[in-house]
Order: sequence, then structure tokens, then C-alpha cells
Amino acid sequence: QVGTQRKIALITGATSGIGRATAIALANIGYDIIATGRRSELLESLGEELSQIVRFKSLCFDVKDKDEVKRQLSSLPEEWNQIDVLVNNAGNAHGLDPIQNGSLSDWEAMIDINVKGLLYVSHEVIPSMVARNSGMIVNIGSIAAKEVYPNGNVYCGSKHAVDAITQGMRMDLNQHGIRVVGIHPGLVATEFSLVRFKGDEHRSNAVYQGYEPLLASDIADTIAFAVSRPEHVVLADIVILPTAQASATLVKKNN
Ligand code: NDP
Ligand code: 8X3
Repeated sequence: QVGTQRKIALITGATSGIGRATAIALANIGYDIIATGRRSELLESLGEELSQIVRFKSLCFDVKDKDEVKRQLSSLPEEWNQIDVLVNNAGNAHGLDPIQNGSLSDWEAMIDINVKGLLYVSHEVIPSMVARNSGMIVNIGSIAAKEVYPNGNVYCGSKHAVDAITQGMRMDLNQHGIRVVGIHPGLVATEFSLVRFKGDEHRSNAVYQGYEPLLASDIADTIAFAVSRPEHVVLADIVILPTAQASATLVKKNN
């Protein structure tokens, strides 16, 4: 529990995978939850579960839509507008093609969602943290933020940008006592590959076969741990891999 004063966590991309698990993990340690995503029915079902234990609010928007991000976050009622923890999680890979075959719409999606979307949300949330000289921002990067792998070109670029922005946020917000955490997972079994391969279940399932991948809850537990450190501690930069994974490209498989 976070004390007598209620604390609020906003998690983007909370309809599935890491974001959903993080909303549950932070609710379990007492945070009131603002969950965002585009699929309203999944936000509703998360709300049914979490409103049993904490206050819950959902916001349905596309992080690519700058005006909508601003409209939704600037019109949060007073009891919801002092966000203590922002988890910038919404994002995906779109495609896995050599650069010469890449699709412009895939590239735009990754840059618009993973990079610009993170910035649009942060732009709305940071001023109130600065005014209070308090808060935490958790940015979900990736092993792809630390390494580049064949055909990962633009996805890796978008995640390297997230890593650089995370470091820049930590520097600029340092004087305001705002903690900035970069979380960089390796292979996590979520809807990630289904999105990357545009609904091809066979290709998507193959990504997680022959070894034990991370679960979304492994990442969520780590975020809950980071969030619950004492005020003088920041887990600045965390790479989390499944034991079978040694680097972006080296995974020990059984077959
Ligand atoms: P999922 O596909 O399961 O979840 C992605 C989430 O992002 C969904 O809730 C989705 O919600 C949301 N999202 C995607 N696009 C948008 C958009 N335009 N506007 C608003 N929300 C959006 O994948 P993961 O949980 O794995 O991915 C979460 C983060 O973790 C991503 O940033 C990803 O890059 C990163 N990551 C994932 C790894 C993995 O192996 N799975 C490893 C390293 C990092 P909705 O569709 O409802 O909008
Ligand atoms: C997701 C992990 O290795 O598929 O960021 O890029 S990877």
C-alpha cells in the first residue's frame, strides 16, 4: 500500500500484454489506475477487475493522435489529474523486413506510436509532476533499444530513441526530484509478435517456441518493484531477458 494518501498511476497500452499486467501489479500495491488504449472493451474488462480493489479510470485514445491525447489528458477531473507514476508502455513493432523492402506505413506507425506517442503523453503529464517536484516516469524500451538486429531497423531505431529520450528526461527532470526509469525487456510472450506479423498466428507463435520466454507479469513485477523503492532510489536502466536469451539475436532453443 502506498500510504494514507492515494497515489495514481497512468499506464498507456493497458489493454494487453505488459501494460495490462502492470496495471494489475500497481493496483495490487495500492495505486489508483488510469488505463489507456484503443480497445474500449478490453479497458472495460480490466476496469471490472480492478475497480474491485482500487479507483479505476479508463481513457480510450490513440497515442498517435496528438490533439486527442491533449484533449483527454487535459480534461481529467481534479481527483485524477495529479499523476504520480506514468508508465509509457503503448507501442509495437510493425513488420520485420530488410530496409530495402520496408513499408512506409509500418515505419510511420512505429515512429508515431513508440516515439511521438510517448512524447505526446509525457508532454501532458510532466508539467504537474514538475509543479509538485515529485513523480516517476517509467519508459518501456526494449533489448532493441540497446542492440540492433537484422530486419529490426526502424523498430530498433524507435526504441533507441526511447532510450535516448529516457536519459534526457532523467537529466532534465533531475532538479525536480522526478525519477525516470528505463525498462528494457527481451522476448516477452504477449500480442507483440501477432501485431508485428499482422495477425499471422503461426509466425507469431514460433517466436516464443523452443524456450521459456518472459511473461508480461515478469515485467510488471519489476515495474512494481521499481515504483515501490524509497524516494532516494531510482532503478535507472534495467535490461530483463529470459534465461534462454543472451542478446537480441542469441536465444538457446531446445530444437
Ligand atoms: P501488446 O501488443 O500485447 O501490447 C501493446 C499495447 O500497446 C496494447 O495495449 C495496445 O493497445 C497499445 N497500443 C499499441 N498501439 C497503440 C496506439 N496507437 N495507441 C494507443 N495504444 C496503443 O505488446 P507488449 O505488451 O509486448 O508491448 C508493450 C511494450 O513493450 C511496447 O512498447 C513494446 O515495444 C515493448 N516491448 C515488448 C517486448 C516483447 O517481447 N513483447 C520486448 C521489449 C519491449 P490497443 O491495441 O488497445 O490500442
Ligand atoms: C521486443 C523484443 O527482440 O522482438 O522489443 O525486438 S524484440
